[in-house]
Amino acid sequence: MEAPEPSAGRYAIGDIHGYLDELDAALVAAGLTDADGAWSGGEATVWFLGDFSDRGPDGIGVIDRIRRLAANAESAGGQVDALLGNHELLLLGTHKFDDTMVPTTYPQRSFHRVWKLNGGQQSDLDRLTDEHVEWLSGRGVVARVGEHLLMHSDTTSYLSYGDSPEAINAAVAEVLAGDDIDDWWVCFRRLTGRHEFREDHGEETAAEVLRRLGGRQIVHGHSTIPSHLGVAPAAVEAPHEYAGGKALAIDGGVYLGGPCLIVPLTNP
Ligand SMILES: [Mn+2]
Repeated sequence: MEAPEPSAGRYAIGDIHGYLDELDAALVAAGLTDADGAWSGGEATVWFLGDFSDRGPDGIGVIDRIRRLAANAESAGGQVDALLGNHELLLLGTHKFDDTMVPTTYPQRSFHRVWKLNGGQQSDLDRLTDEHVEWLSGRGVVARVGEHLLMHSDTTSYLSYGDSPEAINAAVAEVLAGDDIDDWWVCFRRLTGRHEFREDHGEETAAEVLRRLGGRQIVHGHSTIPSHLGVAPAAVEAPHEYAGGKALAIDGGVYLGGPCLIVPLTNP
């Protein structure tokens, strides 16, 4: 199959979880990179929605790929950027606090233990450099892109950090720049919330988030499409729009054997 023409379009990509080969194949299929992995997306904009590492084999490779694409895209007039997910908080928190117990947890937990329990890979931790930490710490958690509001998790918890994407990102950056393990833990917990745009009040909840942060549709990863639809991961072919069109789930569940979706952000 011939790769589609690159465009100046906007795309979002959900949770990769270390599955670098699947990401690379999806980028080629979408026409965003060529067979050698070089950016061929022209002036396209691509946002990664977090959870780059853990569960799969090469989380650091995924982070390095995103950073390289960002540099290549910029020189071609395009843009590649990324938001942090809960797994970035776990990886960075483990790097920073290791086995230190978080005082507010009961029973007592450490970042290292919770990271391991959630698929943390020692090879990622071993390869995480100061440069990776610096790059990750410079990423936001929410972005407004046209009429889309991008975030990792399907939760309202972002709002507890502020009333605009800028304020939220600044508040989280302050947490990450600090040494308070409780602040870090709270941030991880908040970014782990899910399913708040579903069920009876889901549409109202999504509408309230959009009213406060802007945009007409929330685009998120974190809660996989198979988990939303109750279907087998391999059966997923497209993002899942719900909450009266106010939410779009884009995580195909790559680590479960689902597709690595590259989702065009068209007007909602
Ligand atoms: Mn997640």
